[in-house]
Amino acid sequence: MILPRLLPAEPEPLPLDPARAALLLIDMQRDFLEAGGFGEALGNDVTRLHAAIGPCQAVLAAARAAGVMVIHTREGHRPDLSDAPPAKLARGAPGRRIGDPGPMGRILIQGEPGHDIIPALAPIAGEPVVDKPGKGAFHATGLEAMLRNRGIETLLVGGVTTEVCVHTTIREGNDRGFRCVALADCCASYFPEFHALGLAMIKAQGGIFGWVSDSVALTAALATPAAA
Ligand code: C5J
Repeated sequence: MILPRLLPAEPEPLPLDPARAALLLIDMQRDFLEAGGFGEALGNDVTRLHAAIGPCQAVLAAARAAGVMVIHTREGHRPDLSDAPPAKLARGAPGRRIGDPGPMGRILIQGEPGHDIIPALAPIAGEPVVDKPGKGAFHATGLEAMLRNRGIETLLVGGVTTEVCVHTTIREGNDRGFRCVALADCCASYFPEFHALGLAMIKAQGGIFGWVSDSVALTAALATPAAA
């Protein structure tokens, strides 16, 4: 009898079938992680997000080696701003808002250098990149169809920021019936207290939104053959 491999997680370990899992790296973009982008324009210290880069590299390598589906997302808008709600465009200081020029091109606009995923986590051929206009990766995108078409049941989620786009995506995924696992050290926030609380909220109440694990547990689980 083949026993499923287990991923150590809170509130409890969960079965992990690499063929039915996807690694979802949320918005690891220059606009959020580098100076001069959207994150800094909103008054944030972007260096607070850098701790997640190494762990994301580790899970990305492990997922690729294990044949786990890898999906990257990018938050951003069309150059004509037609997909950007006026309420979102009005946020931030005048002159440093979405669509305004910045050192990495127009802020949070598709095709601009700031919209790119950071080179350390660059997608490779065959890895879908989902462009999303909102915080959640399911909203106004083809993500759900991609996952259903591949029979994916479990989402292993890293990226930025923990309490905004990672959290929204996990909530959306949970409501759609996916097992959502936040990889704690692969996520980061401009606000360390929001990072901690965001993770706590996911695993509270018996895992109300999902599970919390980390890069060490996931890389070990993927390297371990399923128990016979
Ligand atoms: C934010 C995101 N924080 N990717 N976006 O505006 O979390």
